[in-house]
Amino acid sequence: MRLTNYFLPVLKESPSDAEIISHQLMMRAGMISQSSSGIYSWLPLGLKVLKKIENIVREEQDAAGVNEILMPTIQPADLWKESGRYEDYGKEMLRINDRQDREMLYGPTNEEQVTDIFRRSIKSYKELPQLLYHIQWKFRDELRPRFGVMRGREFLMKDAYSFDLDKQQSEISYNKFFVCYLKTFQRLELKAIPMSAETGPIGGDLSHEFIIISKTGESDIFFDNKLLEQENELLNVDYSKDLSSLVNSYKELYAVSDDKFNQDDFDKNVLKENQTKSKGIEVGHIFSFGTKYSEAMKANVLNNDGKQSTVFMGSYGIGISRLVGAIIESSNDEKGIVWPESVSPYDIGLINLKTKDDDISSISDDIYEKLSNSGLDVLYDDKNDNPGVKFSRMDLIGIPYQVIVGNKSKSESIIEVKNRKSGDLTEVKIENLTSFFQK
Ligand code: 5CA
Repeated sequence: MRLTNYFLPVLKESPSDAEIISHQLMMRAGMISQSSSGIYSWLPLGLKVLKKIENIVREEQDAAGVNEILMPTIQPADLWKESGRYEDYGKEMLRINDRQDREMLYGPTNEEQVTDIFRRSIKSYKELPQLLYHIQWKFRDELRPRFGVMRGREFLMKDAYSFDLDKQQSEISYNKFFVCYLKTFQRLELKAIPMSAETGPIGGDLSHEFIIISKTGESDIFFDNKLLEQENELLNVDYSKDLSSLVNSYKELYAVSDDKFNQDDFDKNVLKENQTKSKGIEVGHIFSFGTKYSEAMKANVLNNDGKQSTVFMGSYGIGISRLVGAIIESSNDEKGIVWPESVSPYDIGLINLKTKDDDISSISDDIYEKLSNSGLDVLYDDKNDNPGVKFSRMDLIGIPYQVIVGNKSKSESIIEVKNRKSGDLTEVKIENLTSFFQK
């Protein structure tokens, strides 16, 4: 992509209402544009990152054997009346009447909708388990939308749902998602700690939040710092195997967020020197809630005695749009964003320092073509700005590698490669450039 052809409305100053660094940087880097309180448009650079995260989440759901579907954003109120949540959800739910004056709502989550899909089609225990997910926009009329995309009113979530014959089977599904989440966050280059959590309006008795440590997080967290050392090779995890010992290695170490915190339990379970209190951002939340929805909505299957049996369910969320902010919170410096390679909007930022010099421009064009042809995604700064503007813009948007073309490229066929994170500069012969990036 050539910068002369790119919609990248970078700002010099961050807007005064942007309180935390990720919100400031997303605005300054032209990633989002506010539509109204807690509602944003995603501009090209922001959308690219959102899609990268979405894809990693999707790949890992698929790898765990979860089926992708797409449910609507607008749901009929009747389903929520069946489950009993229509009144409970209160003002956070956006309620809409259609032209026939039927009550509809903009989905804040999809337990009811997915239970309806399930009960229409699945009739026998032989067809269990069923694991379904979708990636869809949600609306919650949050009392205090803030921190940009971190606590929005409209936000993108991956939500998955499991249906099993009994509690024991349901725990197998829960463990699958638990491990799938560890792997997903590992691929996003985040250290997300699973913490025992309250279930709130979703319900149930077993729940974990996946939280990344961050001083701007909204959750107070208390945990055994041995959890930070937990490293597991998850690349080739086999989801058909029993995953309980892997899950237990996390569960047995004390980690809770504020609602569940109790000082006595903390002291009893964690050595003083290992007790860690911090703040964190909740990027995922999984729930096992048994028959809460299936009973109310009559989602039954025939068991192997030929009797009707109410299915056991769980739901599993990842805040995809929140993750964009959360990743920036954990990876930035005084110059701007520092993208982890897995989610960076581009692989390389190519800077032509002298657009008015025909030779240097032709060298830059050539490099752009070669790198692109080798499969790398390049953002090419071919704009006629001064070097200072170019460097600070490229630093701000945080692409992991910058390829800088200037006088030396003309006189000695040398370009500079800057590593955005370390700041290290390496001189590379132009002819060796594509192999330099072939890792
Ligand atoms: N139905 C369940 C699981 S699918 C559910 O809705 N869980 S949740 O309420 O915990 O939301 C799942 C994830 O969505 C959260 O962990 C968080 O990362 C994200 N999320 C929740 N509310 C917001 C919000 N207002 N803005 C951005 N992300 C949010």
